[in-house]
Amino acid sequence: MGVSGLVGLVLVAGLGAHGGAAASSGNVAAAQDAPRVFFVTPADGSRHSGDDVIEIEFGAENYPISAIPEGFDPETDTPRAGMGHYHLGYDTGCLPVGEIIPEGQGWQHFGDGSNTTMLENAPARTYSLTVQIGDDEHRTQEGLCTTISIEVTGGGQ
Ligand SMILES: [Cu+2]
Repeated sequence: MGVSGLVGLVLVAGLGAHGGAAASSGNVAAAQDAPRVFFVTPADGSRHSGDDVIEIEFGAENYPISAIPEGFDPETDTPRAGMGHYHLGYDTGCLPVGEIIPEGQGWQHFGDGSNTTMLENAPARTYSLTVQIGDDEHRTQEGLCTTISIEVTGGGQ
């Protein structure tokens, strides 16, 4: 009698703890934990004079940005999981997940872990700017790409 009473008490305590955890907003936490990458500046759809220096800054949430380790050799070394660096694509759009981001072809790598650059003397037209995260071997990652569009006007000439 004493033993079964004790088991019952433990079970109730266990259920109580589990119920408490479920009652907290698990879905909201999951959404907040989703990794994402974005432009801090410029704003999507913004207009700029061709005379201006256009500052570009990237940001990421729930995904660590890290410089490629010194001496990393994609032939022999394994890229670190769950971290990467920024890439800026001019008029490229997002590459499919799992592809290696090329050198050139409109892509600029930020393998030193930096998150800013500038656009100067840009000819007047509309630009599509893409920020996409790639790992140590520049391989694109799920859900980590954003494209915006900005317009550069003729400036003061
Ligand atoms: Cu890269």
